[in-house]
Amino acid sequence: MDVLNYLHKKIENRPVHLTLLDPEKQPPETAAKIASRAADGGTDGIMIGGSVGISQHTLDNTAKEIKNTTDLPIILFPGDINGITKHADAIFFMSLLNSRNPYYITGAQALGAPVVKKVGIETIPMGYLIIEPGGTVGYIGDARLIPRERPDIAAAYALAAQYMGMKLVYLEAGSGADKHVPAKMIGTVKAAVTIPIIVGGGIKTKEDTAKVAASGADIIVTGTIVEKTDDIGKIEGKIKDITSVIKRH
Ligand code: 1GP
Repeated sequence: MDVLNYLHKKIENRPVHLTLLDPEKQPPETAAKIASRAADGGTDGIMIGGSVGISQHTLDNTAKEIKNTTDLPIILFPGDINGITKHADAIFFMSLLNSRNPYYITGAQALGAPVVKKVGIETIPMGYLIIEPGGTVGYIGDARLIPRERPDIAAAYALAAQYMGMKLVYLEAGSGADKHVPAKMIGTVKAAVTIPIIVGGGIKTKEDTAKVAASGADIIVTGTIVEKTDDIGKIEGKIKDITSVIKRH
């Protein structure tokens, strides 16, 4: 499966929705059930990743179980070099452009590249930008958080990502953020670049989703809404709520 092409094709018609699962937050069998319910709710793909305590064994099993239950593309969203498994279809080969620590800009990438080559999965070059409040990933990634009221700075970084050849740019507010990336910032970035924009972090409701889609997001990521449920039966409805309002404006 050519995952980037799959995303591009979908984006031509409407923004895409991806469901993010942290392999350490539930057993692999549960992750597979969540992915399958999310697929029923209309999500377009599954991202697997997390910032803290990823074990290779759990990651392998999580990707394998998900692959057995759904045909949706599985894309790795690594927080470090331990975020790689052969059981995924692709990896967001990402650089945390606004980190203070070169490890997160090019260091982990160099250490991980031979492993990615060995497992032979598709690589999707992606610029990753962390916006206030930034959450755990902002702390771990030592990000110089982009202020919410400075869309021009986000746009400058996004344009740099495009000029460096990255195929996507991700605006991240941090998993579980109390507020998603501001609409004005998404719009400013959209006007500045031609590569697709991914937006994630703190998108919890239909209203949040509609706003983010209307502002110009091409790919919308939600994670916490499927984690914070004690009843897997509710996941399809939660994702349907989100995907039903994703349209171009
Ligand atoms: C985090 O952008 C993703 O990396 C998803 O965020 O968990 O807040 O949905 P949420």
